[in-house]
Amino acid sequence: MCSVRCTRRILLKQKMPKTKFYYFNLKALGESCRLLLAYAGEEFEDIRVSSEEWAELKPKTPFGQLPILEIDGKQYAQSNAICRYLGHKYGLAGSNIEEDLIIDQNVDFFSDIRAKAGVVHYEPDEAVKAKKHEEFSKNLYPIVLKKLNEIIEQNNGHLALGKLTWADFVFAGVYDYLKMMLQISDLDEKYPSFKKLKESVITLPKVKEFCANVPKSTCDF
Ligand SMILES: N[C@@H](CCC(=O)N[C@@H](CS)C(=O)NCC(=O)O)C(=O)O
Repeated sequence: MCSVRCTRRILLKQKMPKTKFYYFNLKALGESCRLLLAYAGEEFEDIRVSSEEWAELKPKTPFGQLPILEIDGKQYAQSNAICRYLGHKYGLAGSNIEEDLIIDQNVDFFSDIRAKAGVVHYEPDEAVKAKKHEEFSKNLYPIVLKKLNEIIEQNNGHLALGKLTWADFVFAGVYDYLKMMLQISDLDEKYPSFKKLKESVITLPKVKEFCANVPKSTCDF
């Protein structure tokens, strides 16, 4: 026979939202959300979609892309929007709309750099790709990466507001992917604040535990 306390526990458990997170078995644009969910100790199903499964799932997703956060059967897309939502949910947002604006501003700046590196990385024509890489390496990356480094140094090692916010999780989750796309071998040495920021997030106790238990097959970026 179940006691009153036991029944209450069952009822509370039944009320807990069912959270699923869908992404490929990569870090790329999915890891930041996973790290936020882990940080909060949220019970979630970490679904890593294979290419065969993706063909079937794609038409059923809001924008035909992953990641997707699913709560009680309702799906939400766009990695930064999901991170912003989780940041608000877990007390990692600003304390007023101006502070939120600063977080968004710095996350957008970081995402712009990632998008530019993506333009090169996903260029199918090898000759065009080499030319773009050369051009960005000369005229773009040094400027934006120097600025990013300054932002982190001016914010006590964080991406915004001088403290831990969801922006740091965006940075930490995407950093290895960005690094792979930038193809700058001495990136960590040139801008030591980057690696330090990533480390500061992935060594948070619950995040560290999550990272230690991800599938071995997960791609490094
Ligand atoms: N802006 C979106 C971009 C999502 C995106 O590009 N997803 C890629 C993987 S990183 C995808 O789903 N690719 C498979 C496809 O388009 O079929 C976000 O940040 O969530």
